[in-house]
Amino acid sequence: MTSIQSPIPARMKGVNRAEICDVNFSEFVRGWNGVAKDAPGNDDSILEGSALDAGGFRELFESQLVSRHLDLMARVLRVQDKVFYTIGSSGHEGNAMVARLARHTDPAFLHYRSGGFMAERFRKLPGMDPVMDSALSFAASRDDPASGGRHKVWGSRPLWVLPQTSTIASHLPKAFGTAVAIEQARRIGHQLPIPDDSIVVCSFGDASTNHASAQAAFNAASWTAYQKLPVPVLFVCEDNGIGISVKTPDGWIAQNFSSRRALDYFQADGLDLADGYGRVRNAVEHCRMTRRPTFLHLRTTRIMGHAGTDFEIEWRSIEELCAVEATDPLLRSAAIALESGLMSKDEILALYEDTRKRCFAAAEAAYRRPKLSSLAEVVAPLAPYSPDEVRAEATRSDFADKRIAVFGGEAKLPERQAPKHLAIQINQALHDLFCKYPEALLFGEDVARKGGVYTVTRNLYKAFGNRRVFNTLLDETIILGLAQGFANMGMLPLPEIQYLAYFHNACDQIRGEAASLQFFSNDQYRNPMLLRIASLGYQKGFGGHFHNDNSITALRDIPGLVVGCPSRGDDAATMLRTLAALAKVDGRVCALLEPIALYMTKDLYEHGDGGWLTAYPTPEQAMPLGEGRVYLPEDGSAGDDLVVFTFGNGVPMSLRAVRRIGEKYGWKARVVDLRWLVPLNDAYIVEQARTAKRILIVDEGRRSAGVGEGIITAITEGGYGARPFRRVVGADTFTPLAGAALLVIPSEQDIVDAADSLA
Ligand SMILES: Cc1ncc(C[n+]2csc(CCOP(=O)(O)OP(=O)(O)O)c2C)c(N)n1
Ligand SMILES: [Mg+2]
Repeated sequence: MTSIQSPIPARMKGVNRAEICDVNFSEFVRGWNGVAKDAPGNDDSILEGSALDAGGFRELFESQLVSRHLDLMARVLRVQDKVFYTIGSSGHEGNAMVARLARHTDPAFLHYRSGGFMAERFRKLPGMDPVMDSALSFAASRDDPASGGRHKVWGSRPLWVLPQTSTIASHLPKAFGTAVAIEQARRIGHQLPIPDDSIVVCSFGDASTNHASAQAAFNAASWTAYQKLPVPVLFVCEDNGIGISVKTPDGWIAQNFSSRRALDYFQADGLDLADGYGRVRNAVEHCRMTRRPTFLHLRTTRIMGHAGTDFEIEWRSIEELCAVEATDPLLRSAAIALESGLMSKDEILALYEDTRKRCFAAAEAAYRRPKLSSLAEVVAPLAPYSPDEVRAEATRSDFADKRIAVFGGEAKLPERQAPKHLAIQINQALHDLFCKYPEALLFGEDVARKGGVYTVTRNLYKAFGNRRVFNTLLDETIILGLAQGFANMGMLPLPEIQYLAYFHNACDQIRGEAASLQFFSNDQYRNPMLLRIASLGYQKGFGGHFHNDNSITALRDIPGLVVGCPSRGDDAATMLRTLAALAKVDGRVCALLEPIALYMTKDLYEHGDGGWLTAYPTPEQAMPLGEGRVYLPEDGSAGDDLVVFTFGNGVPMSLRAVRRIGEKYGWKARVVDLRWLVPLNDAYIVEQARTAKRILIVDEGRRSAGVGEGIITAITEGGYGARPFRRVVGADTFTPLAGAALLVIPSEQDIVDAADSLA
């Protein structure tokens, strides 16, 4: 590209670089003294050798200007409290080329510097206004079509731009997942909501490529392509050479990405539309045609600082700043317009000022539009719940023939068999879900042929094939990214995480990403899923922290998440049906914590009593969200002398303990299995506490911020905090190996001892 000398007069070497970049543009145009060619026709190449025609250039240039003036407007109106976000796109406007060359139905997961991309994508559908839509988002108006005023995000339902959080690189795993999903749909006969040959566009900055989540996605895409499986994802690295204030080493991106054999590398100058366009087109077409993961290294620059609050003049030399500002892609676009003879100086300046007016007018209008004004409004899209529809869906059983075939005949249906333990019933319930939902997919580590570490998924692979039940690579971030991808494409993902500790390893994909999508898209996008996690302690002979992790806290405060924890097989089956229905009906992100130590448990009181085996519930049965199970005393009395609140492993343990407590003190006790841990059903807890003379809380999780704290809070806020109570809870520690593991979690004796202290 031709280098452009920065025309900054000495008087302008002040603090406000936005003003300087603004003035630079006009002065550059006025001062241009090149030779103009004869104006090209609309379909003629904009400059000799360029793949871009004049009509295309004009639109791209306009999109760049819209993006720039939205940035300039934000800087001005931010200080008047009319706009609430100033991270801009200045220097990155060339990403409009990617938008022009992709389709509006190619799902896009975008970098926050995507003003140019968005302005250009808006052209793809008639009657849409990028300026007003963006202004509403800048102003955090309730009418913002992207997020309903919840964030300044780039997002659009009709344009297939899924809004992203500002957590660097966190969107790459789900972009990869969505690309896999586009291909998987055909293999399982699922109708995609977009054309079959769609690609996924995923953009990010140069510094972001170093993030573990980004590396996970590049690796997973390469791992997949290496096996000759399609992954039509276009990774667009917008390389401005810096991340806030940290420079990316010269040449690092090219060196790191240009020679990976299963990731196809393209380079393009995003500062120069005439030069960059053909190369961007090559990358987009390559990705679409070959269905291979493609890495487009797009040269950009960053002018006006990282955000409005970043006064670069305080930490960079003026010479360096001027040099960066001289690479402003809008100067280059203006030069192209002049050189090609397409626009005169006056036309460019008029377009520049008109666009400024348009952006300011839209911003002022957006400022007067309503804001979110109540908590109820803010959280409305967070956790939609339609109990009647969920119940109807959970108990829908119109797949009788399929299940008879899958289970091998009517006589072999699981409800006709003798009572079984937890692992088998989860397995049978999964078979039923797979019959019910042809779009259901189950994946994770070792889940296919092996059937999981605990055989919970055994034979699913045989029954439903490797397209619906498959092993992933060993990366929980990617497992959860895949889940989001399948969900984005309308499938029902059932990802499995092998152990709870390894959920913590990848938690942000649920905490920051999946669970936030309905909120930040104002419920326009949903990524329903049913996540299964082998969890909790008490395993015999298989010890150590990482296989016995009992921290539930990390799941408890994820807004919108639903978490169930069954203690027995029939509950697991009916809970799975409700979770799947919550996903299908309300788009919810759901998790089932499966207590590993109960998977194979058959007995309750004595060896061989079979007291923890249960009959398989027929498909018309489902467990309502929030409903617990009460175990009354054997004489059928209300059990008010002592009420034990618990879940998971605590249930059979408490049942054994209350027997001993009854023998000792004559107390009639009832045990309440809460079953649903998130959200806790406060009203239900209070109702159980109301008649209790004494209360015990048996919580196998950790003391701090665990479920037990939630139960106590519910009881106290419900007005029964004065009832004598004790909490039996895990210690705030990691779990040691061997027998010592049992020292850190509640035991039957601990429960009896706690009752002693209540006596
Ligand atoms: C996980 C995470 N860590 C840190 C940040 C704070 N942060 C925001 S942008 C940024 C730099 C990103 O640089 P780059 O990827 O090059 O994008 P650019 O802003 O230059 O376009 C950082 C550190 C973040 N948003 N997310
Ligand atoms: Mg950067």
